Amino acid sequence: MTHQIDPSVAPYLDLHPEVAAALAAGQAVVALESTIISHGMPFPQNVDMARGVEDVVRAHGAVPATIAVLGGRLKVGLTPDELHLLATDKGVDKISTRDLPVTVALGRHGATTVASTMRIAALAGIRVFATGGTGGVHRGAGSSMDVSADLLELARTDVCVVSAGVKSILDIGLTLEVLETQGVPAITLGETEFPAFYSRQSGFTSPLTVQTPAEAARVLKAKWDLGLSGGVMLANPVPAGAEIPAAEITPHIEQALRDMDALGLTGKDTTPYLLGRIVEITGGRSLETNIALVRNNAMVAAQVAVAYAQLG
Ligand code: PSU
Ligand code: MN
Repeated sequence: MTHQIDPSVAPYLDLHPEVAAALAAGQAVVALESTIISHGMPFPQNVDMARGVEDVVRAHGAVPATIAVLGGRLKVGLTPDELHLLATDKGVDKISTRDLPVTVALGRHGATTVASTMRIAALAGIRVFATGGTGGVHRGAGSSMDVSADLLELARTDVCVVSAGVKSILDIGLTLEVLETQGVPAITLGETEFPAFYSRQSGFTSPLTVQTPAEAARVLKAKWDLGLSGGVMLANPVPAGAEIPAAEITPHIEQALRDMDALGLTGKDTTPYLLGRIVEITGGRSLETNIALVRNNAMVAAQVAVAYAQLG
């Protein structure tokens, strides 16, 4: 059964023709976010990553749909020029779900976070989405109340997000608690320990585990067939050859958190700052890890999307 675009949404949405054709034919499509391009990595690695990840999705039998808001239009599937603009234009805002109506109404450019990308993917009828890491409960959230909107979106939007887990710039234990409270399955692929983005290990047992992308696809079908609305967090550990072990990255993360506190940064600026600062502190190594894990997530997301499409 193919998804019908809501008539009230259609006037705002630009589906790339290749994405539209794949969706109409019930073929596998993988959504990709754009905050990671505009605010998550430096140029030119960001644009190379964005193109490379689309190629990985294609190589595994699915159609990539990178999502952003450009000139107020919800774009699902981007041209090479649009990817380049997102990678270079300093006027592109980082936009979460709360920002969407303003960016659309005022005709601005926005790079979409996991939360807003999930929402736009769902409007277009896309069920599987690959990213690097998701947002979560920030350390110190007890006083700052900084809990990523990504977690709320996972609670309400029917999209599977494939990530390398939750960075230990966040409070991983509290993030897993919030997911449980909201009924979101946090499932690790092939491991019993939940991964921590740069590292395969976090010290936290994964709430749930599946062994293969095909099993993950069956989980999605069962969830949504049963009317259990909302998303799934599918955690895919960074490949062993690319990881920065927890013992090595932890002091760097703590350094970056101290530097951030000294600058007084809060809110939406924290995640981009911390990612950039960790790249500086590690002399670029964390960027290589980040690129490797995004590509690995794109592969798994394509495999899940293909298996899910076959379930009909
Ligand atoms: N994690 C990364 N790279 C990123 C992000 C997360 O490794 O670029 C981005 C994603 O777009 C995610 C957002 O949705 O940061 C979370 O931001 P916040 O913590 O402000 O919710
Ligand atoms: Mn936040």
